[in-house]
Amino acid sequence: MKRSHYSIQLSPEMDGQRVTVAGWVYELRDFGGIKFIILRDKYGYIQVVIPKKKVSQETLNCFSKLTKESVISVTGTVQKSEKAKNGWEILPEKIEILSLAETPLPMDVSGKIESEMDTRLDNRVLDLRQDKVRAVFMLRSLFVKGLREAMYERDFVEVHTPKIAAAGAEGGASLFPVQYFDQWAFLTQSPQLYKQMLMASTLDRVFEIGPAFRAEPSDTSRHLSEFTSFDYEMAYITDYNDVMDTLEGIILDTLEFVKKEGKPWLEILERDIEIPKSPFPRLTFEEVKSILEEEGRKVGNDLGTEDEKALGRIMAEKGYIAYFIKDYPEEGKPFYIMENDEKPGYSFAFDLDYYGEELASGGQREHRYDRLVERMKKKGLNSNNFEFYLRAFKYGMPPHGGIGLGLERFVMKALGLKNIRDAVIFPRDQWRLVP
Ligand code: AMO
Repeated sequence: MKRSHYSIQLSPEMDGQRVTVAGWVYELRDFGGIKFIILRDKYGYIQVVIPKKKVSQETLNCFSKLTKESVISVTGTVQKSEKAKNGWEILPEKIEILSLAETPLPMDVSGKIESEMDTRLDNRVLDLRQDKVRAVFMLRSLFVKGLREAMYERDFVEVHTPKIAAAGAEGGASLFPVQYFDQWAFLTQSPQLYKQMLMASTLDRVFEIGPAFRAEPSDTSRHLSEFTSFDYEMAYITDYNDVMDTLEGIILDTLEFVKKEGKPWLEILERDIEIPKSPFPRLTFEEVKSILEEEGRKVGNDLGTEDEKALGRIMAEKGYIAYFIKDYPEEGKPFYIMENDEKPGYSFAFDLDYYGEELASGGQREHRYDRLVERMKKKGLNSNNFEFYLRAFKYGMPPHGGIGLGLERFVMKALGLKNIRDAVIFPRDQWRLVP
């Protein structure tokens, strides 16, 4: 390997030890008799000291060729140094240039000059060399790990469902058609149909972390055309409270995990993870409606972005950053949600709102075949198009429920990012198909 140690693995106590470090040239400082290369790797910075009299001519020639952001590998000895920021520096024996960077760079990567979002996204790999940008994605990786561990702990089985599908579950307007040999198919909007079908399979509890596609022309700071959906579905529930209890536990465990494991990255972002007050309040839609109407807001069958924000402010004043909204009118909810027969017109659907924005939605599903077909008709859907799905409900389907949560929204809100594009490396929206 071109590297024996990352910056994080070196210390003043290693004085005299021979190591090989590698990374990108962050800064070149030339004071004549002494020169410095500041090297950046995944975990931090490395000072390479080049005293003219103590290094080879080859090393000096190499230094003069270097440009910022070039890639080098340096073999040398660790030297304890009070003056160096880390308390140690590297005295090189050999510098190998692995890739020379062109000049000028298309954007500043020192974090000193802020670039436009488009410039940053066009040059995303360079953008990621900025500490704060890299920190977000190191943390995002921990969110995924935290979610996954929370699911394994709860005996969920990780599954992967098809992303090319014959039918969509979340409404026709946001479907992306794809040519599939001699027929039309769609990119999946969510794993909804498949995770439900699996409830009839004895796997009982499944989860998936995978891509979901929505042809949403809305140009907002919280919508993407391709996002990462965290979904689970669980069988043999008594009612939707089992699903909410599970979600609350998963959210708390994941945030605790990221708070603990992500400390160095959170320090770079100058942000801490706030652990939401538990138990999360479970407000009914009607309660939310009257709270908002008291504020002079008119609410229809569902909550709009501004309603969510207003409620977020009210709940924050009471000390809650996470809360459920349950018992939505069935009219605004998809066919797969179970209606509440005791409260006609309402359903067993809920949302989890986090910092005044919808983070997840879910509910108890309609598992009774006839009622499900009825609901499809009510929603204007042709049940023949869902024959493959309905078949799973004919031969023993337990009562079940689940949720879908947008990973980017979770990361964005937990880390206080302004735009969802800051929480995905290569975002897809109406205007962006590359890189
Ligand atoms: P829903 O459509 O509410 O529900 O989506 C679930 C969660 O996914 C995220 N999300 C998005 N994130 C970024 N960009 C988008 N365009 C986008 N659309 C949705 C949100 C949202 O709360 N099948 C149901 C879930 C279920 O009942 O299990 C569904 O997809 O965070």
